Amino acid sequence: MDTIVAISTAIGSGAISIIRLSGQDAFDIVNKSFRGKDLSSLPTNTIVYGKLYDKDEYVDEVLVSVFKEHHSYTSENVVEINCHGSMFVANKILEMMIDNGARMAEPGEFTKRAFLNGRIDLTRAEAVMDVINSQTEGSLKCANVAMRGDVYNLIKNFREKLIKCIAKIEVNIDYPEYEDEFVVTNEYLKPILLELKDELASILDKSKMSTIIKNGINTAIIGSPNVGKSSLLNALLGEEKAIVTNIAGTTRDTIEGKVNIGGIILNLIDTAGVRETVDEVERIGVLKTNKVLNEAELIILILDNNRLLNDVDKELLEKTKNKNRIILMNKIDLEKKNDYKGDVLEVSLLDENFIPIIENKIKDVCNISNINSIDATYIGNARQLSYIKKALKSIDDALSGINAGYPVDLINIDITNSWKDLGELIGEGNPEELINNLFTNFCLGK
Ligand SMILES: Nc1nc2c(ncn2[C@@H]2O[C@H](COP(=O)(O)OP(=O)(O)OP(=O)(O)O)[C@@H](O)[C@H]2O)c(=O)[nH]1
Ligand SMILES: [Mg+2]
Repeated sequence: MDTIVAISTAIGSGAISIIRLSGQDAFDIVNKSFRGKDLSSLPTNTIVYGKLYDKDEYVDEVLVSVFKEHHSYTSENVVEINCHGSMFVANKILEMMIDNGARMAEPGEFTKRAFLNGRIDLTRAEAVMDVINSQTEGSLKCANVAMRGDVYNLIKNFREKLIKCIAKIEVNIDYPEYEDEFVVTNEYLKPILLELKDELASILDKSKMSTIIKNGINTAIIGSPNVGKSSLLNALLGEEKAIVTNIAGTTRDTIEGKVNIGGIILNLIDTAGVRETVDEVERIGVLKTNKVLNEAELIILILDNNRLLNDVDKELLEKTKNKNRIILMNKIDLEKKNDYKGDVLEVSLLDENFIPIIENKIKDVCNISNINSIDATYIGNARQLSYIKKALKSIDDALSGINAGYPVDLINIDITNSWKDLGELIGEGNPEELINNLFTNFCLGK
């Protein structure tokens, strides 16, 4: 494979920048510009000091790390050039390496090579991306557990159980003349498959938590105009992100912000107050509110303590009654005029003492218990989950077949499908399109 190069550190100035190369010719390519020891002669996992020259022009003094095949991130020869942290210097070195024969890496190509060279499976490759993107302790923990290979092992063990069934059945099919061979029957398979089904179902169930840990909870703040939606957004964020005025209809478009509550990210969306409206701009805002409402995983509906429920309040209460919601009765510093009898949390958003109380309510409603005490071996992403679901469906099909009295070799087709689905989850089978798609979501240089 050709040798790839990329700047692996973030764009911008810092103390150092790292330019990383991977491939057969990595040492020779850097050697052409490096004055110091011959990199190919060094033992693996070594750092050396030297100077980089662009032909005869001095460029920078650098520390160069050398990793040889099988001892590197990609399993190929890898060189990492630590230069001074100016983007100009880093770009210059990048160009020199391309002149010397390297090719610019695509996003995620280093990790893709680690995967293609068999050093990591797909779940671990995805975990690398998750570590980079993690925003909370919990999401980092899940990503690290996956990177350690726990998700891979979970799936691998599961597949081993399936393959044992498949092997026994195939022996029966392929060698019917061996009469003393154990004959697999539907009665024999049923309890095994039921157990596997339970296991997969429990993995799916646990993964709901991981999606929350990783992606956070999409939370919509809704209510009539002027009830204090933007005040709540600002208070939770701890900054004046949305404009707050006493003019109804202040927020015209949705405003978003993220806040970490008890280790879980809330993706907050402040919406335009809902009212029957003639103003075109506001009407679009209100339409958006309806969309946000449908997609939200948590709804914070705000009512105004200082006035009676209006039609919009009633409509919103009705629309959200089966959703995960919190109702805030805001402005309790003003005279009580609202006679709504349902379950509400009474607050005044002008008083910051209410914020921790609201946060605790959110933790309660969303079951954000102690994140650290949970088992972090979760299936972390939509792609992986889709294969778990497929595998579960195949096991279900196998069980229906058993109940309908189908012959064992037909049941075997479903069991084999389940085994194949889980293989794709960890990247065995390796369909090229999927792999290419997946790695382009990575950042450059990783
Ligand atoms: N007295 C009192 N006023 C409040 C309270 N919370 C918010 N307000 C005021 O109510 C007004 C409206 O607040 P916003 O946060 O802009 O309300 P909103 O729901 O975002 O309004 P729109 O964006 O217009 O739909 C502002 O003048 C706030 O200062 C409260 O608890 N008590
Ligand atoms: Mg507002």
